[in-house]
Amino acid sequence: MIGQVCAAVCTVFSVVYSGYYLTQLTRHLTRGWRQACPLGSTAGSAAPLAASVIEEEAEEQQRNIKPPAAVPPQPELAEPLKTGSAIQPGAAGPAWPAAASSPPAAGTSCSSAAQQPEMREEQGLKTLRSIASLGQPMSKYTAFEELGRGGFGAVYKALDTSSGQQVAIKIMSLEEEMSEELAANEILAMRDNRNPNIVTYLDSYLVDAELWLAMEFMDGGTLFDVLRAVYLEEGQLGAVCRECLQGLHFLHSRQVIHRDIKSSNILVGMDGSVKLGDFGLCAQLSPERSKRSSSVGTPSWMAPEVVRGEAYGPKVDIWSLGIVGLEMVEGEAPYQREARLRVFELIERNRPPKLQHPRHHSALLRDFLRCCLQADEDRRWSAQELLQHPFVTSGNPASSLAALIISAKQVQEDGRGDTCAGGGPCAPPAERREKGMCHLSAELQPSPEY
Ligand code: 3AM
Repeated sequence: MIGQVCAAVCTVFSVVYSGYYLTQLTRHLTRGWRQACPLGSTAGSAAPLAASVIEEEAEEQQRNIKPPAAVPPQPELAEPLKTGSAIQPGAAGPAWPAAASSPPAAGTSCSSAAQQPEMREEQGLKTLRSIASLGQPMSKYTAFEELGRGGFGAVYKALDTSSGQQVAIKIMSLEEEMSEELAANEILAMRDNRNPNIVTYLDSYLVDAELWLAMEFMDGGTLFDVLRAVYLEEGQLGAVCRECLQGLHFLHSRQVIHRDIKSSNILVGMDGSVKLGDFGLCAQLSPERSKRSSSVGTPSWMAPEVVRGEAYGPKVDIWSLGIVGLEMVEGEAPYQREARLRVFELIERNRPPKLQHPRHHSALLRDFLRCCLQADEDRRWSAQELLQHPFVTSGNPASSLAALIISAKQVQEDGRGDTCAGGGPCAPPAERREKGMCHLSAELQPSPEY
């Protein structure tokens, strides 16, 4: 009798659980499917991501300590304008209409035909032709040295023969779907938003089916690389946050949302400078379109409203900066080891992630993270407000990061795995992790409350 009751309970439980799991899976798959479908067309060839591919991706990220890749906007992902049926070109990800050198004039719109992928590709190419310099970059730059690769192509260090200045050159293949639009988006955003906390655009060239983007060379690499090598103290953490917030405040005051803030898109210099880079996914808002709703970004850094597919504004970057704050303390973003769909599910379902050992950190840091990681966008602080937060105002001067970045470089060059702030000898990782001091392999568990 007891056995039968147990069997019945188990059956009911497994049926209910399978139902719940299938419902969640279907919600995510249908969202991906909806987003992949062009307005006014059938599902077409863009299939939702296969779960096995996603699992493989997560495993791959775990094996190589590679920065996680962003989710690019879908080519057909047009967001309807509030004003009616007109669709703005580049509605999904790219910020500015093709062939424009500045944000769109109020009321700019065009017919839905402009959404056709071929037309958008053509417009992207037209924009690139209008911006790119004439001539051959191979004669202008020498001494190419590969810095790294990504889904877009590769980044090289090179020497500008005329000025003797070191530059970074990002070479993007234009053969991928939407690549023209993304490249045009990135160039226009960098060119039109110059600021000490944004990597400076120098020049661009169209070379066969490639776009060469020459920019300021950041000799410290990415914050992601720094975090793999050294531990940051709170004063240094405050300095990084302040520099990023200055860049974000500048962008947000110009109605630009970056949409992919994460440690691998924050570049650092040996002089302690900290700058925002990689503008491929940024979006320009306008009085007509003061919100966006495309789910773009990198899963672990995405704000809940982005994951839910709701309308969002510049504060999505503040959430992502809060996640960078957690990365700086714990060494990785919450849920970073999970498969993409699972990350979406966790962000949507859980309360904001928190520090693993809150009591090992100051009340100021905890409060700063709480202000960034508010699930409710209205309660989340703006970049301008956060620049006044005592954790940020009491941060070290940016120049004090120089020693840290230099020692991180040395660690990377020596092939050593970890060291402490300032590069001095420190306790072994396990001991430091135990004490909440080390971020190298700390696991971050989402927790219900701060
Ligand atoms: O793959 P890793 O992290 O070694 O640091 C960036 C990254 O290197 C580097 O290019 C790689 C792929 O993004 N990178 C990108 N922009 C850069 C810049 N402006 C840069 N390095 C220096 N200056």
